[in-house]
Amino acid sequence: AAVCLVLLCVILLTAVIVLGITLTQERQQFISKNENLTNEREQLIFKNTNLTNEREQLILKNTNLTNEREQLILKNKNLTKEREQLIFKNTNLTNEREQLILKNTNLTNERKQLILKNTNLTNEREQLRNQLQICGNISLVYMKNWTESRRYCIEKGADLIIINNGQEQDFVQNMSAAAVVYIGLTDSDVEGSWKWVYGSTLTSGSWASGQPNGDNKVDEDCAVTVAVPRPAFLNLVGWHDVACNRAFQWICEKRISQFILP
Ligand SMILES: [Ca+2]
Ligand SMILES: [Ca+2]
Repeated sequence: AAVCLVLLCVILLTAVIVLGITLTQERQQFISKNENLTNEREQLIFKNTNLTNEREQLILKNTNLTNEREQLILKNKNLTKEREQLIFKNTNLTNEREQLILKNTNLTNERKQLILKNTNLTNEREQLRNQLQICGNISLVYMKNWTESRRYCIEKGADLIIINNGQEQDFVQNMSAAAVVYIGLTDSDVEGSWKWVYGSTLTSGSWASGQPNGDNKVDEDCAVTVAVPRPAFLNLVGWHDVACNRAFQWICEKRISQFILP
């Protein structure tokens, strides 16, 4: 019985030891598993934290993108409006340009016609001047008193020249050169009232300084024009009144219809 008891005890002890070892092993496995699970949990927590951060960043990014999209939509709307205004403006400018081109064409044509007209008038003017010059050159050969000079002109179907403006005065000065020539101006009817041979009263003239100076006493009732300074005429160019019986050269003017020389 004692042996049995001892044997039983040994068996029991062995069983307890085996059980102990087994339990210890199992416990170590549990501890090891627990450690693994704890690590895994911490990794999961870490991962979760990261994902949460990432999510928040994505939400923020999404908000920004939404704002940006709205701004782009607004910008797009403004650009569309601006584009329409530019198209409208462009249409207006195109129309304006076409009108300007048309206007330019018309002005160019008008200019061409004016140039042509000007050329024709210049030619006509030159022809008339030449005709006038022929009459004047004839007179330069002789010297006559004022009445005889005028008679000469009238016999040629002309009359002594009348001077209507500064251009004509320049023309006469150029033509007479160094000569002193009679012009168709006299105050023989009424002293001091100078009249052209065609009957019109002189309003303004190219008198030399101090002229006319011939009154009833001196009796200077006819006009000459002096182009080059001469001592006999006090070295003064322009018109001088002189005694009508003095002999000078003269210039005839032939009036061609109603055309008045420029
Ligand atoms: Ca006089
Ligand atoms: Ca005089």
